[in-house]
Amino acid sequence: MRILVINPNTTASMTQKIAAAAADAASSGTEIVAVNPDSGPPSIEGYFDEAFSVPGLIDEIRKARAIDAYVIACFDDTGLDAARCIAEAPVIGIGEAAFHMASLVAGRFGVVTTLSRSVPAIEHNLVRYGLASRCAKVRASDVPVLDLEAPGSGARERISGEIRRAIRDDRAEAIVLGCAGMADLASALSHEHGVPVLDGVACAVKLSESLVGLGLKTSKSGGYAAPRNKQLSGAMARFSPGGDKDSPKAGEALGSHPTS
Ligand code: 5HY
Repeated sequence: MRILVINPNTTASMTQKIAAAAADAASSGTEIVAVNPDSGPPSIEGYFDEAFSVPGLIDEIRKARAIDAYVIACFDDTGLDAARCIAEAPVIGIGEAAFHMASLVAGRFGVVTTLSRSVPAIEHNLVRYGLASRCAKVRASDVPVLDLEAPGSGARERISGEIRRAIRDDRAEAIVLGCAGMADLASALSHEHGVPVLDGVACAVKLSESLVGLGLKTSKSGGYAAPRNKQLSGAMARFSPGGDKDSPKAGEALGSHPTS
């Protein structure tokens, strides 16, 4: 099977780190294809960045061929619902994947993410996924996303300190790392703190393999139905479901449904 792992920010070094973590988790016979868009924010920190990373994400899904499952490698599960509308194959967000897996190995888990501005979106997702009662607390380590790419930034030490507080003060029994850029830290931090420390990229790859193995795909009977054909205007015209009628490449349909 082929899994497309999409880092919705534009930082290629982070995509390489994500690709390595995904390949480590993948079973033999699973091919990992890791990409990032070339347009959008270099890091996603909060709602504004998130909004401007979605078109690039949609572009990568639209460009891809012969994919059995998609992984959105941004902990906010950026554009997850929109992606499920246009993709036939299952789409897994690393946040949702890690929350589900953590709830299978611990009564209560903690999340340690980057900046405090990223916390509300994660808390909202926990409620949306019905897992808020299993999460002790979402903590920020005050590490900007791109500090995770900068050796000597002290990012790892600050994340480790926040994990210590989550275990001591929140009674977290497992820790979910709240950024795809932390994917390479999970096993060392788990060893250091003596509790399961989960990386969402690995969790999403394993869940994708399970869904594909069971032949399960996203239901198209409700909210994830393909978008209806319509002409989007201006800079968004090229995303028109059913194809951009004004472009020379008219007819290049973005997965769409003419009627419902
Ligand atoms: C992520 N941002 O996983 C999120 C983490 C965050 O660029 N990749 C990013 O801080 O929301």
